Parts: sequence; structure tokens; C-alpha cells
Amino acid sequence: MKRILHLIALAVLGLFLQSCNSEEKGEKEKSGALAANAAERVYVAPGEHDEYYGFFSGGFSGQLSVYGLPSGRLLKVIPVFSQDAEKGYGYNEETKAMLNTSFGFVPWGDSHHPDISQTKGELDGRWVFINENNTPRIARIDLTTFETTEIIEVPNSAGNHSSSFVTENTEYVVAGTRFAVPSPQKDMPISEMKGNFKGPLTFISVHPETGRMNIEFQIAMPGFNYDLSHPGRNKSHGWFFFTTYNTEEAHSLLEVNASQNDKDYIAAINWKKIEEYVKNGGGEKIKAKYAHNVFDEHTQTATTTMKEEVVSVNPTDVPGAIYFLPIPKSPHGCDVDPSGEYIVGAGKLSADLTIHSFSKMLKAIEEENYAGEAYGVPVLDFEAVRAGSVKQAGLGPLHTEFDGKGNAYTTFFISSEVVKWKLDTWEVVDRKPTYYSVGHLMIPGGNSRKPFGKYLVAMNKITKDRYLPTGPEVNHSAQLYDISGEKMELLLDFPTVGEPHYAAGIEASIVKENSKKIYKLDENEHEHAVKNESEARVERNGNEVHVYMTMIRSHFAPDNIEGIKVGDKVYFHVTNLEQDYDVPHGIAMIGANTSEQLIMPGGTKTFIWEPKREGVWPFYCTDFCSALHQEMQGYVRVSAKNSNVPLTWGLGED
Ligand code: K7E
Ligand code: CUA
Repeated sequence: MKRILHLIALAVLGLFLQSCNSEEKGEKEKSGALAANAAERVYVAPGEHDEYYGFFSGGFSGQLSVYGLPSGRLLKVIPVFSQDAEKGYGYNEETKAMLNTSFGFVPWGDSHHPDISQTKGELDGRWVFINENNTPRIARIDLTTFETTEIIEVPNSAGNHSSSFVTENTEYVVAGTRFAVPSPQKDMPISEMKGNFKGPLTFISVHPETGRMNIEFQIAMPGFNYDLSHPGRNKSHGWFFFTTYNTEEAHSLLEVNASQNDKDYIAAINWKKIEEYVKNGGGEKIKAKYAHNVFDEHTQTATTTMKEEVVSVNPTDVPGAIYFLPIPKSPHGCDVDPSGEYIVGAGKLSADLTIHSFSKMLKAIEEENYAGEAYGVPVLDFEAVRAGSVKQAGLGPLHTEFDGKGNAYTTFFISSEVVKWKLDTWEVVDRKPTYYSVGHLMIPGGNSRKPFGKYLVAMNKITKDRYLPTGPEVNHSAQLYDISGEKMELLLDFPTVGEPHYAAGIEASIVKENSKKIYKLDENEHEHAVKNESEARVERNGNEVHVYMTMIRSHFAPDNIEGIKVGDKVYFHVTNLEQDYDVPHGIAMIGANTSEQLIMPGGTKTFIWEPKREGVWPFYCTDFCSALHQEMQGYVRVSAKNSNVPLTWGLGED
């Protein structure tokens, strides 16, 4: 009963805070001349381009959406962890393997934190990495094609949340477990969690030229929950920081039981030390079943390799590599400023924001200024490592970003605002409401040495009255602030896809010159590609039929096929012969249980159709490609299982 009362009290408090927010902030921010001025600053004239790309995670959509900033225009949704009927991703034979895992084919994911690759601590615009929480995976998206080209599963992990942040030269993309779990997994009583579960943190190397990922080692940390992480940079390059919560190691009713300790920890990991230890043969190979899926641009086909083991490192085996920094009250965000000196831990239940100092941390380590230890890992003295605190900044701090000009910006979920404060003096200099209940915020280049400190995007959890009502469901909302001046200015609201937790932004000029316009037909090494209409054909092999088809404005070759039988398995291998920018064709077959296939110029895709009934069944192009797009169609004649209609195909004959 006491527990229930406690919960009710929390709920009432939440409601109260929310309702007073919407009352006082529900009005429009600006009107008249002010609004016109804001409109001008986000206006990108027809035919002009945005200054920045913003890559927004899709949360429960599993995808990554690309927005232009400052306009807030949606440019593309890149399918990553979920099947996407629009693009055929995860439906065609070429990309199905991207969604393979040790649990089989998993067509959905929960994506949270995109991060852009870096060279010398600055964004280089080559790849975007993004994590999947639910069935732990990390994806790499190639920014020449804006397509997902690699997905690696993260074994022994669960709720892959403190992920996927990259080090200064993209040496590693890091993935930390949110849930403590038996590692490797095994059957055991939940109640025996404490001291027996582990919190593996995974370091995945990235090949400097190809981007290919490889799991180098896992650190078998104590069984806390590892919530967020960020790399050290500049002076702290070589270290990685992770916030923890549930250092109580509770396994039930965490909202109460994981809020007992006055302080949890930030884990500071000297990954260079551990890398060296592993290179010298340290660590232990443990069982770990996981899938590694790679899309080959030449064959345009993804393949899966199943792997069986990883190197696991016991934290106490590498003295001097791992420390805990105390941080008040269940921290969420873990953010490192551009200089690499300050580590901001946002205790969700704390009134103050705590900022730790990297140089003080080194000093405390040297002087062995310990407050204790946890599972053999030294806990540093809180005051010895603390740089300062931002006092009473707001309620429910979550995440912090930096503008590169000595300011930090922190989101407060409960008091629903973004608060700007100064590094070094820790004084609050501005605060602006968000509509409503902001989670992450993003400043393009925020996770780097060199933020582009012009705009800030707040990603809000609750939208309510900001747009025309659309039934019980209202899309999540993002808000764009101009942060070039002393005070933040709200310029724009725009709705988003799924639930963007975090986003990563970059100057468009770094990316757009590298963007591919077509796939070159003569570089297409797909095993079923047909590069010329004269090679189009149909082949039968038992009850398997392979249709080698081409598409060009405005016909398919062949467009009439006879001799298909009920019970056949028909593979359509379709090549788009176009070599012009932005001329995809699509293909859809009646009754096929895949999506349509949208095929880019010079590309090949395969889908399977299993005809169930006799008849003459049409197919057509799904993308309006020319004035005669509507004429881009064809027929397949399906006969009875035992019929002897010969296999024939053609185009333009009687
Ligand atoms: Cu704060 Cu998943 Cu980064 Cu959501 S997480 S907000
Ligand atoms: Cu091809 Cu429409």
C-alpha cells in the first residue's frame, strides 16, 4: 500500500507539472513581425538547399530520417532495422540478410542514437552509425548512397542503449548494455541477479577505409545498467565515459528500488589501455553467437556471417584502466564538452547538474584518492573529481550539448525546457520552454571537437496542441532554436518520424559532393543482373522459375510470360537499365507477399512470387517515371499445375 501511495504521489506530481507547463506555455511563441522574422530565418527558397543535414533516429520505427535544417523539411527515411515497403528493404532477396540475427530474421528495431564518423575529432561525413536497443545491433549507413550497408549484432548485451558513439578517429563505435544480464546468457533465478549478472561494454573497430566493423573486445563490467556514453576527445581522447543507474542491482520495481543510492557512477574506461592488453593476448574468448551482415555495393547483395565468440576482458585484470566517478541520483545523459575536459552527468532525480573534470580525475587516480570500490573497480572521491555544479537549473535533466563557444545546453524533461549555461562558471544564462517534455537535443557537430554552433534542435516527447489534431496519435515534434546570439530563439516546430531520441547533424557541404547519383551499370556485379534487353529471359528449373527482366522508360522486358504454373516459385530478378539521376522504376506483382521493389538506375533487385491461382495476372511499374508510366505494365499467364503450356516470353510481338 505504501508503495502504491508513493506511485500515486509521483503520478500526481507529474500531472501537475505537465498541466502547468501547457497552461503557461501553450500560447504561441511569436506573432506578427517577430513571427515573420523567424519565418525568414528558416525559409529555404524553392530550389535552394538547406545548410545542414540532420539525421534523426526513428525510435520505435527502427529507421533513420534525414531532415534539412533550418527548413525542417523531411528529405528521406533510410530503412535500417525495420522492413520498409516503400523501398523494398527487408522484402527483397538482396536486403533480407541485413535483418538476420542469432534469433533469426528480426524485421523491426528500436533505434536511438545516430553518430557521424569523425577524423581528428571533426565530422568527416562518411558514415552514420546507429544503435538498435531491442535485439542489440549497430548499423552503418553509407553517406554516399544514404543506404544501410552493414549491421553487426552485439552479443551478450541487452537493451543496447549506451551506444553507438564513435571515438575521435572512428577507431571504435561503442555499444553498452542497458540491462544487466547473465553473460553469456544462461538459465538462472532472476532473484540471484545481484553480483552474478554482468554489464558488457562492447568496442567495435571500424576499418579506416572500408568502414567494416569488427567486435574487438567486450568489458565484463559489474551488473549495473549502462545508460549513455560519450568518448573523450582532445585531451581525454583514449577514454570513454558511461553513465550507470541501478547500481542497487534491483530486478523488480526499479522506479523505487533503483532510486535508493544517493549516487550512481560514471564509468571511465581507458580503452587504449584495454586495446593494448587485448593486442598482447589478454582477455578470454567466450561463447557469443551473433550475426554480421554486410551489403556489398558491387554485387548489390547482403550476406550474413554467423560468429561464435568474442574476447571478454575482466575489468580487474587491467589495473589502471577502469574507474567509477560518483554522480548523484540515477544519471541519464553522459556528455563530454569539445575540449574533452568536462564530463556532464545528468542525475534525473537530482536538483543540480554535476560536472566532472578530466584533469582532476587523472590527479585523483594518481593520488589514489578513492572513496571505496565496487567489484574491485576503484571509486574515486566525488569532490576530488568534481569540477562544479549547475545549481537548481531545472527539473529532470537529461542531455547536454555544446556550441563550441564555451556554452552548454541541457534539456529538462519535467520542467520542459532547454537551459543554457556557461562552462567554467556554471551560471545559467538563458532558458527557453519546449513544447513539451524534451528528451535529447542536438547541435550539429555536438559530439565532436568542433560543433557548428548555429542551431539547436530539441526533440520533444509530447506534442499535444502544436499541430492540427490527428486523432489520439500526434507525431512527435522537434523544435529548432537559433543559438547564434546570447539568447536562444525558437524558430520552428516540425513533426518527426517515429520517436527521435537523438539526432546527428552536419554541414551539408561536407556530405553532398560525395552523394552518388546512379549505380553504374557496368559495375553491377549482381549475379542475376541483365545489362541488355536482348539478354532478358525466363528459365525453369523444376518448379523454380527465374525471370531475368529489365526496365527502362517505359516498358519491362519481357512483358508477357506464359507457361508459369500454380505451385511454382517465381524469382523476378529485375535490373533498371536507366543511367540518369533520379529515374527509379518500381515493380509490383498482384498477390505477391513482398512489397513492391523500387529499383535505382543501374541496380538489380529480386522478389519472389508464388502464384496461387490460374489466370492472367498483371504487374506494373509503381513509380511515375515518364509520361507513359501508366503503360509500363505486363502479364503473366498462370496455368494448372499439370498443364503443358510451354514456357515463353516476349516483348512487343504478337
Ligand atoms: Cu534519453 Cu534512448 Cu538517448 Cu530517449 S534516450 S530521450
Ligand atoms: Cu517505370 Cu513508372
